[in-house]
Amino acid sequence: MGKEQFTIARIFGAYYELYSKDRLYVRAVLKGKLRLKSTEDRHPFVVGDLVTAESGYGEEWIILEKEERSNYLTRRSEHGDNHVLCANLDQVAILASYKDPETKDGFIDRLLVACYHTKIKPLIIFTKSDLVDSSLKKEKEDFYSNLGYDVMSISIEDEKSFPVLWKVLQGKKTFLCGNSGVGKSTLLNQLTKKSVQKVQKTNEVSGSTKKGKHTTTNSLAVFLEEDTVIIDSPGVKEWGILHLSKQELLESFPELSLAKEKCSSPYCCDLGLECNMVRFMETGLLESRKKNLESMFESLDKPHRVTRRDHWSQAITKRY
Ligand SMILES: Nc1nc2c(ncn2[C@@H]2O[C@H](COP(=O)(O)OP(=O)(O)OP(=O)(O)O)[C@@H](O)[C@H]2O)c(=O)[nH]1
Ligand SMILES: [Mg+2]
Repeated sequence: MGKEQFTIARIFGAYYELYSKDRLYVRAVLKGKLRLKSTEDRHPFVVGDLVTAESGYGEEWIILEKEERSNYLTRRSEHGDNHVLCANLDQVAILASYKDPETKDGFIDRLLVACYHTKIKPLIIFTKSDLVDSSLKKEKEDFYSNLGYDVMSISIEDEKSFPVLWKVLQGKKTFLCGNSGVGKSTLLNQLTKKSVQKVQKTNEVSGSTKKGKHTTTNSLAVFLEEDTVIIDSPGVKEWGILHLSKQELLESFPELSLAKEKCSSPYCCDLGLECNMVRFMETGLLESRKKNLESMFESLDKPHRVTRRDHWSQAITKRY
């Protein structure tokens, strides 16, 4: 049997769902030696990886090797290694809901920083625009578009918002990410409803906290016409940026990278008094953006910050 090229569409424990234009979706497992390797490396294969496979017994395929990734999106929190979420992307759609739950600006800024360093283009999509008035929508959209980002607002209630969005997604591989409950799976279902290949489960947000219920547990890539790929992912609570340095954080803020261009030294200093980025951060950066940046600095300085929840679990562990 010959070898064929596929893209990983979904991973269920030891099983992989692969996609190719000719075969559509097939089920696969890793070849023995890759299985051994995968126990050493926590994320050897992710959705979006391009792989070569050959057909095995019955309908199952066997993954033989993986192509080098052109890029990948990663995050790193205090507890672990780099968590690779997806590979070979054209853009990351940051889904931020206006309300129920309200996505914090700090979360959006962290994701923008992560995208900057992977060199994957970010796109900010504000969701649930039916729940807020147009002045708030304009304020939020203008804020990020003035910083140079592509921004749009959508609502599942408003059919008109989808043709505009489709134009931006067409022909591209887009990773949808954001907090739980912002509407990632709802959007995927809306975009794929004509082809009805895959339907993702969605769930109402909690009645009391208005937070999502972490309904999606595995990323899923859906392949649509004209090489358009949409990848749904599980909701993320915090986006760890511990794989980045302070200098990288500063540079990824467009306001500050402009300041860097005016620095007297062509090379970066130790971010001391001579640093134009630090000077601008202190005197020229908008207060809310400065607060978000400082919170990221704090995460780097105190990666093992004890949260209230950790405190309780430590107290409970001590009792036993
Ligand atoms: N009012 C309103 N509700 C929406 C909109 N989009 C999604 N929702 C609702 O928001 C809730 C959560 O949507 P999901 O699509 O499950 O959210 P998710 O981002 O996939 O959440 P996780 O899988 O937990 O990460 C559902 O009840 C949706 O019907 C919208 O544009 N307007
Ligand atoms: Mg979901």
